[in-house]
Amino acid sequence: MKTFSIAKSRRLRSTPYTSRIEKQGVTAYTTYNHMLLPAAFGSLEDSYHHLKKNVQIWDVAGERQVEVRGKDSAKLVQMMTCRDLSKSKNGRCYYCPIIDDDAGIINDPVVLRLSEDRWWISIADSDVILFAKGLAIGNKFDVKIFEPNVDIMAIQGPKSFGLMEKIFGEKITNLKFFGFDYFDFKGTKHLIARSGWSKQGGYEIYVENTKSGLELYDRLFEIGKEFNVKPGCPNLIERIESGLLSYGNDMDLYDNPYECGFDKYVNLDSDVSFLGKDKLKKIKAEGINRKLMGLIIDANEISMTKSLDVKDENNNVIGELRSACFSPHFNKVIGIAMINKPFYTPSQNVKVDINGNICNGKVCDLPFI
Ligand code: THG
Repeated sequence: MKTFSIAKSRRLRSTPYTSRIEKQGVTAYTTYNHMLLPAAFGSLEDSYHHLKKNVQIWDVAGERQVEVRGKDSAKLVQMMTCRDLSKSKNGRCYYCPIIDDDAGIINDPVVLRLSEDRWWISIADSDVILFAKGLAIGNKFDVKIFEPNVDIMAIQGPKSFGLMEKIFGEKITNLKFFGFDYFDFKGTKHLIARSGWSKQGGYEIYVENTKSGLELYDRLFEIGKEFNVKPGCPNLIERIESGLLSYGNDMDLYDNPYECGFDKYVNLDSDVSFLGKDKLKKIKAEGINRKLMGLIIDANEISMTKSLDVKDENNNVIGELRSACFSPHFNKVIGIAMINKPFYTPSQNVKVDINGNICNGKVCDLPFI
């Protein structure tokens, strides 16, 4: 594939870690929330193997926060998501599809409840702040909505626990999955959650004090030597194998939560009110016509820049492949595809044209592993 350099500007924001990762060998960027997001440090496959065995530090500052503060903040956050947050607790993260009145997915953020009247919406790549402001203005809510200076650094991989314990003490190993708390680094408190966009385990540090955060970044690499630490970034192969969905790639505004397998994050039975609730009830009653599924394809290479048609044995188009990579685990190409009814059943045979080669494959459930 021919590659191009990226033209930096004020609009395409750098992060506090950019100068560091560039010294450390970042080789590709993508953009995320109008910010640079590292996409590779050399070979994706080498990084994948390293991530599964060791620990990596990721600049994921592009996962921006939308802070919602004030008397009506809980009402506004609930209005945006189909997940029931009425029993949510301070110090917990919640994976929450945000949907519009037509039940189309606007974003799939992690929501942090800092207190009852202060929330962070840790967004995927779409302008949630504009949607939130529009709703607040239209409903005359008493809230403040803004993007705080928070630059997340993720510590991911099985050795992240040992590394973080060395810096923050044993207390950090007691954090439960999707819990967060404040931890001291040389006199500065940092919000740290046990979370991250890999299934290899780890933490996310929501850096508000940039000076201390950069010191901490350097310290992690120093102490990390004995844990074989390396710089990294969300890894395409690992995230597809793990079935972590990517907004804008695997789903968008024209898909609903049921089609994306988000059933467990949809609560229609309680009395909370949110946009799209009636539409979701209708979809649930009528059933869906397509669904995100896995594909395992007999091929050993793929590089996607747009969706590809998925066909059945009679060459009828039965869906679209939206993300894919070569998986070392399966020794085949695997991908995430929106497949039409009634073809979204495991073992359904499919064909995909990869660079002029017609490759055979099968539908399977997500996640792959
Ligand atoms: N961390 C933070 N913000 C983010 C992401 C993140 N914002 C953008 C993007 N990633 C949002 N998307 C996801 C998708 C999946 C998960 C987190 C963010 C995730 N899912 C778990 C799973 O699928 O096993 C658990 C979800 C649950 O059941 O609660 O972790 O990575 N800060």
